[in-house]
Amino acid sequence: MLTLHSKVAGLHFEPPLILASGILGQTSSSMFISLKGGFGGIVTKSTGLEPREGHQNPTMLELDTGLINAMGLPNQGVDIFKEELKELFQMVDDVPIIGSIFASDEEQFAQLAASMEESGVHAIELNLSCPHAKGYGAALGNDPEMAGTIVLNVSESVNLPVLAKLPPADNIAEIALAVQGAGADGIVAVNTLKAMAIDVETRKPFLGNKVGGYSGPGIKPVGLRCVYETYSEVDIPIIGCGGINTGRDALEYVLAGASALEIGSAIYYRGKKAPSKISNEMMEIMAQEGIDTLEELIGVAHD
Ligand code: RRO
Repeated sequence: MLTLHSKVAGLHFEPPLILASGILGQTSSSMFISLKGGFGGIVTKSTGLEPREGHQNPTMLELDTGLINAMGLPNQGVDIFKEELKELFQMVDDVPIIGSIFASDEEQFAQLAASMEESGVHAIELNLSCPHAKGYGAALGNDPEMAGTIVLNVSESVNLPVLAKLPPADNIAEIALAVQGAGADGIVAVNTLKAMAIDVETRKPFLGNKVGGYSGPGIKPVGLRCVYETYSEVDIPIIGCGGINTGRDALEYVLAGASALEIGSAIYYRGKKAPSKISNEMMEIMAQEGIDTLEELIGVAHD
């Protein structure tokens, strides 16, 4: 019988479609609503140690082939965010909730991860990949040595699976190998691509921060390349992310080597039931192809 589930870093996802960080992951009610739409897991909005306002408006723009954002890591700080998580855990107890964190060095990352662990999250996702926040995200994750140092420090400070969310770098496989060596339990590939838009009438960059992160259908080929190259090098599981809008997109990522998928912009394009729609489309294609489990397809494009 056809079933749509997957195990990643000891966590069971059914379906293996996970709300990507940054989309509806900031409050208990928005996370609860996302689960009702059919997600099998959630990654929270990235949280830091202290509250942070984020970048100036405009922070988001729709393009022909995707979205560009420069939110700038706005968040309430981990102490207040833990209250949101407490409320969420009163409403759900059977779905993996992954806490995303960002910090500027390995010590802060370790401190933050330990604080997040107290909230009851089931795993930690390290934001090593936000493309437009000076001193954070990709500024750290593009360097294999720094990425490894952060993973090592976090792994030693928590008893939870640690997932490293990587930037869509040319050398992503090298970064992935470094974080695997440092003890990462899984890789999330990829975050948004550093990009910009210019308004012709005002003759100025559109976003308040000038540069932002490009997501949505246009980045799928880049995300796929990153998963494919990473799968060739590492043994730990990979969660694919980037422009997954349909069940066919999701299966492409699985064939490239992903064991589960994170979904963000599809909520914008297909509504809050996007994960249910994508699951159904995946199962329809799998049924046509005579495939019973996702496992049969993981990495098959490499054979
Ligand atoms: O908050 C953001 O602007 C943001 C983050 Br933390 C990230 O990881 N990726 C992104 O595109 N935007």
